[in-house]
Amino acid sequence: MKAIQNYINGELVAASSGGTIDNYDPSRGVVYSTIPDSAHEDIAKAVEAAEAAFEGWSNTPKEARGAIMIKIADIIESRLDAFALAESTDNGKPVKLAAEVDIPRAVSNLKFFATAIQHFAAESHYMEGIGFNYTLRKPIGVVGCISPWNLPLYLFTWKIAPALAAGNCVVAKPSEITPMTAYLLSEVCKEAGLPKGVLNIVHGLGPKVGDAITRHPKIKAISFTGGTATGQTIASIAAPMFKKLSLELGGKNPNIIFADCDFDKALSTTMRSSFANQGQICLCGSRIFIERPIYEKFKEAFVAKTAASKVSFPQDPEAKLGAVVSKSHMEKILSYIELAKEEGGTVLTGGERVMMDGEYKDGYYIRPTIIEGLTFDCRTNQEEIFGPVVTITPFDSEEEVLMMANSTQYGLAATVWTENLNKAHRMADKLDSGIVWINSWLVRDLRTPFGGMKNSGVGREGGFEALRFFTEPKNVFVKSN
Ligand code: TXE
Repeated sequence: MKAIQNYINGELVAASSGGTIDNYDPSRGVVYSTIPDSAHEDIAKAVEAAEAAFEGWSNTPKEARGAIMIKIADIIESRLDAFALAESTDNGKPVKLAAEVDIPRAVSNLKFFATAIQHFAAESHYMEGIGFNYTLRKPIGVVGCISPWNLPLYLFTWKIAPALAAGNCVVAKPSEITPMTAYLLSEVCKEAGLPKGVLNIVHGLGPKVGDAITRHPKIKAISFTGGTATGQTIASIAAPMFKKLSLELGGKNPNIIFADCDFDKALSTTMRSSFANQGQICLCGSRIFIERPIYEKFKEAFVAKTAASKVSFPQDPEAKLGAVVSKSHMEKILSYIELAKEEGGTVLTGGERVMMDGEYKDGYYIRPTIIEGLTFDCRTNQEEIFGPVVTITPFDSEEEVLMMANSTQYGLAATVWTENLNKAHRMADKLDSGIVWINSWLVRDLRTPFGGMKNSGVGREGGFEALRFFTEPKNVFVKSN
């Protein structure tokens, strides 16, 4: 059984306590590796190493920093199959998805920020007849990155890449539920010659290791992606310490389908936006609003396609859905399906656990589920389920659908399907959402601001937004007269 280790000061080490936590393969429901059960003393060592590395790393020319990051990306790319298999085993997602989306995107994140920093410039402000200001944007120092289990290496690198490119040293914690690819990354960092202490990866539980990162006085900025409740806890500790915070939290995204849409494109993309990664993407459109004239037609086609979607073990090339991430998460999703029934919903397809055979018999599989007949303001339609469960609701006017779409505490992403240009822009303007996709879903340009409004988060990631987050601006005024 593989014993994952922490990566501190350039070395692979066990937790100071020597303790370990079991790591499950959700497709089989069995323990297949262990991770260090780290605590605040491990974070203290990581921060010490990061602090010691900071002067060297922040003074390394950005071209050289970028070159090491690209080397790391190239090594990951050369091992794409091994990384994809590891991601899939840890998370339960189809290997095909990990090979086509997760790992290539992790490579892109590293390459994107390795080069973005070469183009990053600070502002200057001229004052006529008086002088001018120039703004220095310098790295912050030691920063913390905490990431979730749904897109493990993809979201881990989305944070550490801009932090490192900007010249910071990082103490990072992947989710304890999906630690494997972060561990493989630490091996790659050693191989690529990343100087010791520049990146430190400490494994363990959120309330222990994540909490220690949040509380450490020398960690001056924290970038977090995860549940809204965890984000609240982190903010309550970090804000009074005046730490810089970037919080990418939950979503309950509307997918709005007008009668004048391109029906086939709307249908096939809705299959993905509903059930990709078993519905465990914060950008999934879990509330589907369909304009009444096409409601029955869309419903029939969507239910038929969903019922035919193959749920299978991750290595099955035909699998459209693999396992959900853990037993407790499976139970949470199933409990929401029961809640939907209590709230008066009708399950049109799915609604149950899938029991597999042989070595996968104890895996955590759920049939993709469509529910109708719920009010827009019931709990099922307001709370984040984060699984392969969507609701469908008819609507009659733009005003009505906007009211329902904007009714949740969240405001992360929205999708609009219409061939009417004016309507598309009008909807985009009025949706309370950090991201709007028109006639598409999950098309990402890494330069664009990424993040949510309302309780979906604080701040934006992506492009120069991320580089601004990971730098401290200092304005200098020079009198010229
Ligand atoms: O996330 P957590 P969980 C949502 C989704 C899911 C729910 C809970 O609805 O069902 O959140 O998932 C670390 N201090 N999303 O419990 O706990 C934790 O170790 C510091 C949405 O897995 O938020 C992990 O590394 N850190 C989402 C990270 O926070 C703490 C993705 C995220 O875990 C901590 C995942 C603490 N006190 C879940 N407690 C998205 N928006 O993408 C935990 N952590």
